Amino acid sequence: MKHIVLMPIKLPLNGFNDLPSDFELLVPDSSNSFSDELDSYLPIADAMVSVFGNKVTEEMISKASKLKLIANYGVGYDNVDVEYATSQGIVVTNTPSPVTEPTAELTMTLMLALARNIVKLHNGILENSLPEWNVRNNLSTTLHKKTLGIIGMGAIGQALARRAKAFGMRVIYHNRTQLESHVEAKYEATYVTKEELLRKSDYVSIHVPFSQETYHLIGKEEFKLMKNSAYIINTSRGKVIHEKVLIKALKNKEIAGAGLDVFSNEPVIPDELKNSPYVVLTPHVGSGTHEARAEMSQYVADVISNFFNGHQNDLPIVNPKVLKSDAFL
Ligand code: 8YV
Repeated sequence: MKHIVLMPIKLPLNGFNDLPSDFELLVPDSSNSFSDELDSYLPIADAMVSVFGNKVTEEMISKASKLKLIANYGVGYDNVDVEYATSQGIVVTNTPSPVTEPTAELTMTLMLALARNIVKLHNGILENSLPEWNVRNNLSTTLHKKTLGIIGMGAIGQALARRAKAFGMRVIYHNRTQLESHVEAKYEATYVTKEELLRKSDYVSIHVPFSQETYHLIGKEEFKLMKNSAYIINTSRGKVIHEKVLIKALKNKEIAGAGLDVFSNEPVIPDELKNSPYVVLTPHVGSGTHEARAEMSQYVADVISNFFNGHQNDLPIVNPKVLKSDAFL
């Protein structure tokens, strides 16, 4: 009996090509996805790869009567109805480690681009609209000695803190739980309340998972607390920021700018953001590097093969209580 693995969107095949012969991978041939045919494949799938932007709904899961594993290609798994999957005894996993460094790197890139005014200067050169090149013109700001406030000090937050420290920034953070003192010491990071973080930071960067608790975590009150000279960076999930309120805050100069990789209703980006001179925008590419995608594929393929080979202990399971449920057994 083969384990049927459904990959609804064509991903790099690193690792998948090496799955043992008792695995059969169903992957779209030429087109990007076989979403139309998905319904017909669901009833035979033992495992399924899920990808951000393609929701795995209760309706889909209920059609997949043999499904035992949903292996998410990404660290954030808000695209999967985990609660329903759990009720059906289905294990859900994610890919924490492969996305950590590239996402922290993009965050740093957005911060640098904002600080050094890269987009405006680049466009100014192309459009020949820059003022005369002299020592008084085309000035920007320095990251060195500025305060970075990290909201969510998990793996990505910590990878950013490491980078910020190398740039000579002061790091403060807010997290559900305070880190152990030796971890804080490693990054010279100080735990503060969310309010204090917003008040003191020159850059606020968000690294929390999306959930009911983090929906609109940053809204009217939060922008009011921030300095007028501060920037906000978001490489987590768009809905963590109240986008409409952000647009107002930018327009009213309550904050100086924003570096955004994620949006409320992707891939739609409101015109107000596209037209704002105070933003740097990227299309949800935190982990969008050739290296990271290959690593994520390898990671997911390993998860699938370990799961079916009974090595469930070390898997990155996001719904561990499923293992104890009757539905799983
Ligand atoms: C991925 C992400 O691009 O890991 C995440 O949570 O948002 C990104 O790294 C996305 O998940 C791909 O499915």
